[in-house]
Amino acid sequence: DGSELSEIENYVRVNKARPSDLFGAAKGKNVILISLESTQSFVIDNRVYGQEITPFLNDFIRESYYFDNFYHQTGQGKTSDAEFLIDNSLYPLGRGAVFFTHAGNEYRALPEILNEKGYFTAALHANNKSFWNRDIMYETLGYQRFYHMDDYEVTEENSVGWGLKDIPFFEQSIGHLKSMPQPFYAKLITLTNHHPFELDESDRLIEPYQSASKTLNQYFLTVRYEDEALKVFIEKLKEEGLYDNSVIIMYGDHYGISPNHNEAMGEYLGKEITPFENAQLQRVPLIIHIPGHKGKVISTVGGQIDLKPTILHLLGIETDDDIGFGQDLFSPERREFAVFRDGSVVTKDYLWTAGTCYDKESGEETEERYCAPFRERGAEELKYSDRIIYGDLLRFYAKDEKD
Ligand code: GP9
Ligand code: MN
Repeated sequence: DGSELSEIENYVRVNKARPSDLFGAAKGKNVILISLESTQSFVIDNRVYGQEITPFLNDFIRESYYFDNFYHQTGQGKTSDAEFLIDNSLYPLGRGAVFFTHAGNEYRALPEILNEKGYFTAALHANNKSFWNRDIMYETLGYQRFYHMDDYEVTEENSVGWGLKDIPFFEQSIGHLKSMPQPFYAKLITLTNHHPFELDESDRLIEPYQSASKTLNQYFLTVRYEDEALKVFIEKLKEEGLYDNSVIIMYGDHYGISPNHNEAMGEYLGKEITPFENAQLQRVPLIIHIPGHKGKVISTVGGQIDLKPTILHLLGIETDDDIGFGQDLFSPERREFAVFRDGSVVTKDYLWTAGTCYDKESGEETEERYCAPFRERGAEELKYSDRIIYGDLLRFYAKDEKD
């Protein structure tokens, strides 16, 4: 039966944060969600030999809500874990990719909810449709249409590394967006800024960084290219009249530079990459652009788990009955909290990682007791979320709803 769910339901209910006064601020608008491959926050407003790495985004965040303490929470399922977090406000699994292992579960995902509210729902990604089991999982999550490799013109000339380059991807995606009934919820997944960060010479827009890590050197070049692709996309959205009636949300899916490159990274950032700094490097950009709203930097600690209620509230949709672990990032009563899939926990003042409690302000080690309550809370949430997935518990919830 579903009795196992009631304990979790209680936890979730107590954990709810009421919406902010932005509730309904984007009501009825299209939602354009963009997954920025391997994009970490340290590139934002940063430079390589004086050259901006993300000149377009640096401007765009000044007319958007920009969250600078937003963490990825992915595990082995990488991009697909980020997608799972955002659509469900559930954590991905500690091992394997939930897109593969639990694609047959019952969920109550964002596309399904929005579809019921009259939205057309689509995912756009120019890779093979079965990569990460997306073709199966997208149906489970309620995507009505998946524009995949076969829906794009992919040639040798317009591809690099993993496939279609981001600029032609966005250019061709405009045609798909134009053909959709509105309002739509469309998720676009970029690809060029993917390890090993290959790029054609002709797409190089800045002079390369020189360090012993070829990976880091290349990374700056592909991030710069991705930034250019976003600029092209936003210009096209404006030309097509889609910009003013859409809320645009961009997020980094997970890290691109692993701790194997700590030495070069430390050189670049001008500090030693301690476990504390490594955890802080798990910040990924979150940018929310709402037409007519002024730019604002929001430094509240949050993570990908928080996007589902944030998006629903912006669209004026209540989440009281939703089973999920996130909180609206705009809520005045939200807790400042993010748990990583490895159990590391970040709050406003403390960071727990690699068995050590750190004071956030100084980055110095501090007494474990300061971190203990958050660490326990993080462990509890991961456990509850795992239980939902392993037990397919939302099928009981779905049944309740229909009774
Ligand atoms: C593949 C793309 C990249 O389709 O999403 O996957 P990743 O390796 O980052 O999970
Ligand atoms: Mn990825």
